[in-house]
Amino acid sequence: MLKLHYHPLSTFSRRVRIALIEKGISAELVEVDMAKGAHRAPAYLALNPYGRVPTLEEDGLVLYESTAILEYLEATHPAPPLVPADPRGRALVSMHVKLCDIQLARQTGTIIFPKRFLPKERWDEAVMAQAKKEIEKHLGILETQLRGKQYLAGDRYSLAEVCYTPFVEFFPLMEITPPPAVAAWSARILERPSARETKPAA
Ligand SMILES: N[C@@H](CCC(=O)N[C@@H](CS)C(=O)NCC(=O)O)C(=O)O
Repeated sequence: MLKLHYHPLSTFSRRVRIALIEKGISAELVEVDMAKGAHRAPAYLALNPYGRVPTLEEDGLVLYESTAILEYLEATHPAPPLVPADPRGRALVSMHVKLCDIQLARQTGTIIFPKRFLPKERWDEAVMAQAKKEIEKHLGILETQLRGKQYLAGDRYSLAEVCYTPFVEFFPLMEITPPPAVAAWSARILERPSARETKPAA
């Protein structure tokens, strides 16, 4: 049985929880009490030496890095597919997954971590403003790619959307107004039952 170590407020954990739901995979969900530092306790570090969530376990296999976990789930549970069968579609999904991490996830973390978890006097507003600029530039590029399309790669919901969902959730908190095609796409992916079911409380 798959075991997922996660936290309900974790964006990267949410990607995996969404994929589990989309694919109808049952897994034991183990909440890591990060508020109490359980992710830095020796028992957890023995599993994931980086002390981060998510971590997936199955029959002696231990995987961290959400995108690697998503690839594993796709390979072991191919139906319903979250990656197209053709090489071009696969490459496009892979490109968008990577760009999500490089151009959006990191910058989003820079803004939402302080906003969610730190008092205002500890915010580095200059760094947060720079991150917001970078996000807006990326969304301008996404806009050109999404115009006239429902999804990023091909005509189907894919791992690209799974990866983006936890981050587009925070446009309002980041005070970002996405351009129209990105806004419509964000609303579309946030409406899915898998997104609703995993929506963080804060
Ligand atoms: N690149 C990793 C990022 C995982 C990550 O940063 N998780 C956050 C929670 S969303 C975490 O565990 N942070 C705790 C820490 O860095 O101490 C992935 O894709 O899984």
